Amino acid sequence: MDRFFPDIPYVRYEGPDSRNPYAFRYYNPDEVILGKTMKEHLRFSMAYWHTLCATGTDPFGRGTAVRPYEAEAKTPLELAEIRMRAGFELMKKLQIPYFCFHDCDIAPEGSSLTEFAKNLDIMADLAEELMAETGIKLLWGTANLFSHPRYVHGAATSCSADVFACAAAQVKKALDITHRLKGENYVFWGGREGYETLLNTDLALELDNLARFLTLAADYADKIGFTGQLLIEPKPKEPTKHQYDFDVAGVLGFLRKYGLEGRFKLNIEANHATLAGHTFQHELAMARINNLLGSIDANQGDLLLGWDTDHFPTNLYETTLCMLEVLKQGGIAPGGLNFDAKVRRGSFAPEDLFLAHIAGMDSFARGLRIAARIIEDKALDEFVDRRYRSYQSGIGAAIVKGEATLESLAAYAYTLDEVKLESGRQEYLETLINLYL
Ligand code: XUL
Ligand code: CO
Repeated sequence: MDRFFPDIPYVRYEGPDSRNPYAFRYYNPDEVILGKTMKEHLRFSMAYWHTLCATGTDPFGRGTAVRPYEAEAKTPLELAEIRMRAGFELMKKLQIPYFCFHDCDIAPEGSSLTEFAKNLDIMADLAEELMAETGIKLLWGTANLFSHPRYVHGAATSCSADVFACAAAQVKKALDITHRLKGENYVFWGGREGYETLLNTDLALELDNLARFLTLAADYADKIGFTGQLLIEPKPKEPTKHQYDFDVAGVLGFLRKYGLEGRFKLNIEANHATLAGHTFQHELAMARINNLLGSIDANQGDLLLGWDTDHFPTNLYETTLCMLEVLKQGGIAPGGLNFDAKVRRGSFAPEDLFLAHIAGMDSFARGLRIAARIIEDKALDEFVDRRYRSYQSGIGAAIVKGEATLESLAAYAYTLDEVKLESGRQEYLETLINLYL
């Protein structure tokens, strides 16, 4: 497998002292940490769209990406085939065990839904072949319900019932292919499910329709025997001003209202969390405590920019806090860490795709190592347990057990001469984390 990236070697673990740019310094796939290999903990995945399809365009300029192998292609199907083969070479060389795709990433859309479906079958055949050859697996599939012009007013929340039906056809096909390729999850990111102005929007109908759509999709997944996890990916803005799946709390309320809790979990993306005004850790923790943490889109935003920049993750503080949440949950499987991240427009060379993934993988591997030490030392847990010890006995235990009434609490409060409080020690705890970094 040296056809598309002939100058790039197979990337191996060489340890922290290595200065070889094509080596892992922290990601050692078979090393065991807290009872599991790093490969099992991290479940890395390549995002097909950013890595194989993106060209580096932005609103001010054309694509910059240099992908010499694409020149061989004479038709859209040939281009799709070359990209897929290149993708498997890249994943193999980087030891990435999973990938994720949108329907239109892997196959040309052609001029009709019928042609698109045919192309998807052709490309699924090739994917199946390459997966068998390499052992690389599908983390999740999804349908792109936002790029085609018919989705200008949304897909499941479009004002047009015909568009709702086209979106359903796309999801049906994407679910069929994900099932065929033994995908371990299926993702619904809202795309254009949201609105720009209430002056032209029937908010109640759009939300009911979104729930109807998700119910139909979940029913179909059951019908075909797809046992993978169904995931909703919250995002607060972009492309629409008001996205319906704003954040974990918003999606949780939606799932509860429409009786969908238990059928869907969440795919939490770092950059979406910060756009919602939360930290990545907050969104992970909110999902975890509500039994909704299903998978992760591993990237990072730019604090100075207010949109979804999808940088490769290199911030160790963030990867550490993320892995703390993953470890607290007992792992992320059947989800994984999908690099929904793109190289910067200036990083246009083919080798940048490798260097960027190495940066992301090593940053999460190091985050895992640090988080494991924090957990082993019980460095934070003991502090937090102690901080809430007033709920373990006396009046606190009565509150937690539901034995207290407003009257019993008032009677108790009147007996208190003074309330004793302790410092939250935030700066001390931040220093403690720094000691592990
Ligand atoms: C968009 C985004 C998507 C989803 C899949 O911001 O994150 O790529 O992950 O549709
Ligand atoms: Co994403």
